[in-house]
Amino acid sequence: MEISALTRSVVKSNHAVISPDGYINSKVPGWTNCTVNVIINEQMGARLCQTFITLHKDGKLEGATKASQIFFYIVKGQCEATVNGEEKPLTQGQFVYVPVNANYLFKSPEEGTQILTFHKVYEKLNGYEVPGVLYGDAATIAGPTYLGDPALRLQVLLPDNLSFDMAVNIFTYDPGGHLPMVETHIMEHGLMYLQGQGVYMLDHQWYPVKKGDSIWMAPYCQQWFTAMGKEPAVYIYYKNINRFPTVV
Ligand code: UGY
Ligand code: MN
Repeated sequence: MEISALTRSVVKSNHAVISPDGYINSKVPGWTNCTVNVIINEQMGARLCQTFITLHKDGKLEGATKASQIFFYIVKGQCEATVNGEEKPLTQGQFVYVPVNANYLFKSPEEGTQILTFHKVYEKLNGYEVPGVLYGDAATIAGPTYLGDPALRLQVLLPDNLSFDMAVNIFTYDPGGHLPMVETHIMEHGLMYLQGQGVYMLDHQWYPVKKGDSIWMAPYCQQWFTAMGKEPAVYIYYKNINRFPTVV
């Protein structure tokens, strides 16, 4: 028997690695016949929320956004989504961005459908429209090489304009591919591994990570990753953007 006092998860003041072995489910009003894990949240000092939902048959996610926008991504399976009356079937790799002050309903899932969400309080910018509902499919989004390295590919899922204050990207690393530098930046990240494995350096500590793991990186948490193994490592990640500098 495995000793149950071991885990790869850590929670520190400026980063966390959360592996599924420590999940304890939460109830979210309006989200029924599903298991919900709140992986990243302001309780840990973050300014985003990241949840992971597994829907059972007849599962439903029903709600209305207020101050926070929500990005929903189908990790596995399929369901029907309706956002502000706009209905679409969603399957693995597809997503919908739900802006503030909108209604949403996800229903008729295949048993075991997995959905990842990123939530952020929306900061409006004077002179720019609040974004509308946006459906998309990662399979149709180009993945150009990152900073000229063919071992790294970056897909940008949301439009690159100043109406948006968050980005969601998918980063693919071939085995042996690695970030070209240790990143040190004001933007915060939440991420989840969709495939593969590797080693993440967070604030000069080293963590083995793999499919299903999530990471939170606070602003200025130093970060570097290298992919290992026989298949590419892929993670989807959140980043707050377009609302700097500060008033100082
Ligand atoms: O967009 C980013 O900051 C990205 N390169 N960071 C990361 O993957 N840790
Ligand atoms: Mn980064």
